[in-house]
Amino acid sequence: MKACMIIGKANVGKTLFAINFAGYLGVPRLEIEFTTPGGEIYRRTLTQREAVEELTSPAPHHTLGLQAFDIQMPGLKGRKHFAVLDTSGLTDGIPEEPLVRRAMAQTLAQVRQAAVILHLIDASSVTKQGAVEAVGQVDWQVAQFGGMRTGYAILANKMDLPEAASGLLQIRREFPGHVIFPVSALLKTGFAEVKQFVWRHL
Ligand SMILES: Nc1nc2c(ncn2[C@@H]2O[C@H](COP(=O)(O)OP(=O)(O)OP(=O)(O)O)[C@@H](O)[C@H]2O)c(=O)[nH]1
Ligand SMILES: [Mg+2]
Repeated sequence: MKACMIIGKANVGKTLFAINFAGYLGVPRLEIEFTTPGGEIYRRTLTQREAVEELTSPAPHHTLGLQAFDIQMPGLKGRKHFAVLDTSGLTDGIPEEPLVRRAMAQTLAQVRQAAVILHLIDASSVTKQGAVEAVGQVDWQVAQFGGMRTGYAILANKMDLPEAASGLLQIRREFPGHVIFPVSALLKTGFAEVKQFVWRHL
């Protein structure tokens, strides 16, 4: 099945975006296929609420594996069946924790075969004083790879937070020539533009 992959550093809002975007695309109950870094596969059906409760967290590296949300997207020219693929958070450099390291390797192995890559960056922490570098080495590497192919876009997330406006400006400055969509995974803003982009590239 074709995949719209969600990628980015830990805690930027990938899972919340995947859940709320699936809901926005009209999926009432989420059919999710989990793949552990060890290759074990299992399926679960969750409501939006259950999914937000269980699968997202304010602490980084909550997702350690692949989470494929089954989507049937209706359009003018018929339906498209694909997966929104939520992945483990990336880190700058090699993660020390073995579990995180294996999960990150699993994420990177998926990149080449994804039809669409949505690269999330937390716009609210880009310009925050003292924050861990919000736009990291790894974001440049992902953007560099993404720039060589079609179906790649940057999503500046958490636009509902006050610090995000200046963060968005900085992201635009640092990634010229890329498609950039400001969104709030929490408030589901900016989703129409993302939907159109995904539809066009699947
Ligand atoms: N205000 C605000 N908070 C958000 C938004 N998106 C995500 N969050 C919060 O940010 C935290 C991390 O969200 P997740 O979706 O778990 O992030 P993730 O990128 O999947 O994190 P890992 O799985 O650890 O890599 C949670 O507390 C979310 O509620 C947003 O658009 N606005
Ligand atoms: Mg996650």
